[in-house]
Amino acid sequence: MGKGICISRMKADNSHKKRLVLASRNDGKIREFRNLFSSLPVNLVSQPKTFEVEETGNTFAENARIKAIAVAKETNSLAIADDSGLSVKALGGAPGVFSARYASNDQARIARLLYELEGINDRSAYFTAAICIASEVGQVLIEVEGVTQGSITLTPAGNRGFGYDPIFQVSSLGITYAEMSNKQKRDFGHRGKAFRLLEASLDKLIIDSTSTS
Ligand code: ITT
Repeated sequence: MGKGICISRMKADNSHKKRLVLASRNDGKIREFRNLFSSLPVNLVSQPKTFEVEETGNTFAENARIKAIAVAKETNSLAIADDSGLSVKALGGAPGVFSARYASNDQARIARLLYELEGINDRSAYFTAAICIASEVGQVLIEVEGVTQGSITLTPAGNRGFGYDPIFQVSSLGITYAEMSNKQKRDFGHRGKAFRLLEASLDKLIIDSTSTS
């Protein structure tokens, strides 16, 4: 089949799909969302690269809401945001909502966390993903939260994924996120769990919006 035909078909397909702007500038998250949405009738598009939202909330849910509303209003589109992070029991829940601000890059964040936990036996931790979908005018439509229990390893293991993946070992599987296949992270990960909670509401939202448009 000629290239031109393929591209025009892809365009036609996207025109039937609901446009959803992904309010994230984290490439790792963006890859996971593309994978999660791959079978849905949704045209997932990136937010404007230069648009920055200050995360002033005290909880994952508040920050997800702040990001989804800001990007929805900025783009006049349905928008989805994810605020996520790692809460470590021995550190009183830190880094928590400050997971992104814990250090300047993934490697430094991992190094700091391993340093803070040196000599500590109880390394239990959990990952949270709060996901929010906001309407074109910034009304909150769907909010969900997924949690995965695990522990912080002594040293990094695995080379897949992003962020804290190499040091977060999932209790039920005994391997780190960075050692998992995409499917395993989707099935056992905090983001996949949150996504499954919103799927039914999202289906309804898409059906309602296409029947009224
Ligand atoms: P956006 O707000 O633009 O989406 P961000 O990186 O600032 O990107 P958050 O505020 O939600 O995202 O911060 C979450 C932090 O936790 C960040 O450092 C991520 O890399 C990390 N993180 C989130 N989900 C993760 C996952 O599935 N695996 C490993 N690290 C993750």
